[in-house]
Amino acid sequence: MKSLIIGGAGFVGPYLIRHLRDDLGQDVHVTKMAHETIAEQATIHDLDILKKEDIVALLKEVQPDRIYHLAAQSSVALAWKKTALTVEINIIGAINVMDAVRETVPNARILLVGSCEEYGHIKSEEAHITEDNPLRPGNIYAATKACQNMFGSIYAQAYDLEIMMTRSFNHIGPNQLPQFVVADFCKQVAEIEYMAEKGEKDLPPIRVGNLSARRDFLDVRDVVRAYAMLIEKGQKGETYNVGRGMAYSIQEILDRILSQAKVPIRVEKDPEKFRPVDIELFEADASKLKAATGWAPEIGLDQTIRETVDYWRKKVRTEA
Ligand code: A2R
Repeated sequence: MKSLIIGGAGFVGPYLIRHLRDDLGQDVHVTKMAHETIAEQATIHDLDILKKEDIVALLKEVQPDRIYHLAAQSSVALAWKKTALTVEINIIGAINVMDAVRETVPNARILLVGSCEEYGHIKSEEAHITEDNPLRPGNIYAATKACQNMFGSIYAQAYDLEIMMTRSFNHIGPNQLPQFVVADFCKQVAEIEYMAEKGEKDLPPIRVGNLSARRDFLDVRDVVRAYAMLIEKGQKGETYNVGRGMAYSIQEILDRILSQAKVPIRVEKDPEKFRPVDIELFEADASKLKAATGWAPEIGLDQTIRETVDYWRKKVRTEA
């Protein structure tokens, strides 16, 4: 089985490479942008998805059976500032991938990775969100992913392509950028611990944003297992929530992280960390994914938090 991961140099890519290669024994090809690096063992190609002819050439050369489309401008904050670029990468880029597949490897199975952000403004009676919930995107990134999803479903029907789509809820783990809340808190804890170890008396507080927001957090390793199962067993043109099915408040996440800290840490609210449009609750109904694939999460929240804090402890030391 030959798999191609498009956009594999980000957070999720290396986990997906390892799962496909080591757990499933697949021949893994992966693309990255020219300026990026990938430390994993795999066949690595440079690709910009805005250049459709380059995608065509790559697919002709690689002839993949499975294609995971991860490439995106995935920052909600940057999408407000670089709206046209985000639309280009997340919508035109995905269309380029699907058109290139149509022309070259029409029998390949494709997974388009989307986001729970597509659901946007959730009403209280919609708390446990199913895939047929109305989409009310609340930011630019969300709107582009909702659009990708619509094009994916149209292409699957109109051109008889084996396209499956996800709406992935928050995924966490070591190596995530500190723009995301769990990585941010774990990094701050590691930095404060390190200052205490160095003998600093006046330790800073951990700075936090909105603690009441509730999110469905899943370990990135559970996420990539779901992707690999969905690409095999998902139904063409269908969308699947990928989430734990249980939301935790950011306050609870913070408490769990602080309970692992080696020194007492004060908490301080930071207005800079409050997002302009914040949605209170995101919780996946993952029953469609579970019914289609038999997938279930295997890694508990505390394990992910422990490993993420440990990752930052090492990183803070190496970079000091
Ligand atoms: O923006 P960069 O330089 O970090 O590169 C990102 C890459 N990418 C592209 N690849 C090919 N052609 C482009 N025009 C292009 N623009 C950006 O896609 C990055 O290496 C990768 C996406 O990785 P992350 O942003 O780290 O996303 P993550 O967390 O791995 O999530 C994977 C998927 C994305 O579609 C998210 O929107 C979704 O899951 O949640």
